[in-house]
Amino acid sequence: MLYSIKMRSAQGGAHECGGRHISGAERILPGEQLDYAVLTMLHRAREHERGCADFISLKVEEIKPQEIIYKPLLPFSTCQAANAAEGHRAAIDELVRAGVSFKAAARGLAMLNGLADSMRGAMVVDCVDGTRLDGMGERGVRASKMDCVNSRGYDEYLQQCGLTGDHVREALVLASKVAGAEGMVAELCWSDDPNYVTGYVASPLYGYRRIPVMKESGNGVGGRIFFVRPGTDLHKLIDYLEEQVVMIKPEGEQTC
Ligand code: WAQ
Ligand code: MG
Repeated sequence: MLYSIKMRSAQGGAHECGGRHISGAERILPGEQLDYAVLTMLHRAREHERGCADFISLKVEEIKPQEIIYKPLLPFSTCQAANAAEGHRAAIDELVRAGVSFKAAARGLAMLNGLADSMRGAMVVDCVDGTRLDGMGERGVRASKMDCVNSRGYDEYLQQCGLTGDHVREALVLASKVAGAEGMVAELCWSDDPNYVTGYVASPLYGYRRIPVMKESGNGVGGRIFFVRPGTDLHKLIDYLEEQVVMIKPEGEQTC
């Protein structure tokens, strides 16, 4: 039996009572790995570099095999950027190449740059005019209920590519689920962990394009934007992102 495990944590009370987002995590695992995963998530929330959480929500739900759909792992490659300004230019180039208008890409970057503090989820933004569509305020939309089918094989693949740590492991799975949504054109992301400066642009067309520097070290504000085609059914999109169980499957020979 498989289980979906979701964690979100905040400081100063629950998110919905104004608490500051500390960290979140989502996994899908067999029952025998549940205890360890829950302990790891508790540990993450209480010893996070963004601060120690005083509110932690954990949700565990059984998953029926017929609820699962499969999506391919996005191919992975890296852009050049020596500092945040170069990173932002690279991000705009990648977004435009993936089908986002220059105006929407620039507005998206400005929206993330303008955040006073990190949100718990992502903004959904129109890929042509750059307006925010989700209306979910500081919560945003959280992609959830996803994991990789073969965790050990996936870890080996990441290691071969010289990639280590939870950030990239989780981001690549999340981006693969997001890119599989109907109407999705591209995703822009950088971390809210103060010392993790790497970000990415992901798209169905060009895969996961890692950008080494997207912010100054020490900056605890990060975020995500999902750029969608005009006319995308938002209700369906949010339901897919938050509720559809998706297992990510590496397809064929993965190269770094
Ligand atoms: N769904 C939607 N948005 C999310 C989710 C989610 N499940 N998790 C986080 N976010 C949003 C939220 O606004 C966070 O503040 C922001 O993204 C950053 O989250 O080396 O670590 O978990 O290639 O800090 C990317 C680079 C790391 C990895 C991303 O994001 C690499 C990262 P974090
Ligand atoms: Mg974080």
